Amino acid sequence: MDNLRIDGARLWHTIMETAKIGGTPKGGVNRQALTDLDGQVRRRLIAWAEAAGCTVTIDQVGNIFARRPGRDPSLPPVAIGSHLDTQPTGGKFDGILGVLAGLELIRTLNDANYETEAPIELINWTNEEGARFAPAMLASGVFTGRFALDYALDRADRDGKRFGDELKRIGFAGETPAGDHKLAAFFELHIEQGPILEAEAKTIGVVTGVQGIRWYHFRVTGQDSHAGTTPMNHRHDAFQGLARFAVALDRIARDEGGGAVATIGVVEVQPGSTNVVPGAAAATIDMRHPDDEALDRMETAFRAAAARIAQELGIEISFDTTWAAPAVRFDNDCIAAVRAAAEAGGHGYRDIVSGAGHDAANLAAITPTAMVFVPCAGGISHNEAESITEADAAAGTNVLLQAVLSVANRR
Ligand code: HGY
Ligand code: MN
Ligand code: MN
Repeated sequence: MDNLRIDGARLWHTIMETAKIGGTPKGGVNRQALTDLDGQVRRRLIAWAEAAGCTVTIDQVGNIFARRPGRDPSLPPVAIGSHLDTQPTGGKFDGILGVLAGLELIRTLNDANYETEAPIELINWTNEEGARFAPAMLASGVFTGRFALDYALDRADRDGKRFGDELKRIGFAGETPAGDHKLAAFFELHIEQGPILEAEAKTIGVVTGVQGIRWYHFRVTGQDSHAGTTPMNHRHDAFQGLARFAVALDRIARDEGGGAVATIGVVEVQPGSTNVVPGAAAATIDMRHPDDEALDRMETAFRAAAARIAQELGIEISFDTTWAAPAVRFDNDCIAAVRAAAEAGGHGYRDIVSGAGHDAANLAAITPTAMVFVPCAGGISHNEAESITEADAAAGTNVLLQAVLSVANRR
């Protein structure tokens, strides 16, 4: 292992500078994909990367690639990175740590005049969160062939704005075909976004894979009617249908166990008047489990529950699957490189499967991939209170550095 160490204070300063772009009064960050703020932070990253001697290219879905040359330019780059877009009530670190740790890794190699055999490529993936444009991990999905380019460009946000138009508007509709080049490997540093590492006082998570994720949009159709004159047994109340379904879905996840989770995060009720029994409702489902067969069981169960509820209330409930990402196992050599780096760094570590989705889950389909986790306070994320320590950010970045060097120096 090289005895290189990153500059933790410089990394922390860079993270805090970046957090000002879209910073919220509660200390979080609201910098949703393809907003002006996303454009601003992208330009800041490019300026930093070019100042660090990188050559920058942008692909057709706005993914940013900042390449640091290696001794042998014919070798495919070892890639590092994550995402700069955030949830509406996001934190300072989700995704951002991985991108800025990659920048710090490059700055550290420059300070040491250290030349790797293979190039190093820092990547910012567009629209990882999926908060504005569903599904999540959209642009890394185009790069890895999971989604077609036109499918991505035609995605629209709740105001009907097209992904492709917004990409052009902020100036990041690149020429480079998405997925145009091979990567030797991909490593992503990320906060755990859950409570396990902190609870076990471990600094490093050696991430072995990502659980399966399914998103659905569902509609409930009943009948608008007068809240005062319609007897309870004459109603076709769409909100009651949604509410009973929500309780049933929660029970299905708890009964499945084994890490099963299910969330209804967006709800709309029409017509939205105090004295009208709602005739229409719509909502989203995010359902996850480490085992795809368990997700199949949960889907069968919630469809049966919806049929029963529809019968009871004389309403209709229909589902669209808007995203289905299978459970992913990362590359054993890359996992071993992360584990060896954690060990060499003297950090407490444990293997862990990611509960959150990440671009690395897409990259694993086309190149050897692994992730490094660091703890976040209380396991809180997708919340403005998200926080990590400067020491853990440095530890995670040093582990990332050593894992990357062990691959980038292979001849
Ligand atoms: O949804 C996820 O798991 C990721 O944080 N976008
Ligand atoms: Mn993330
Ligand atoms: Mn996230």
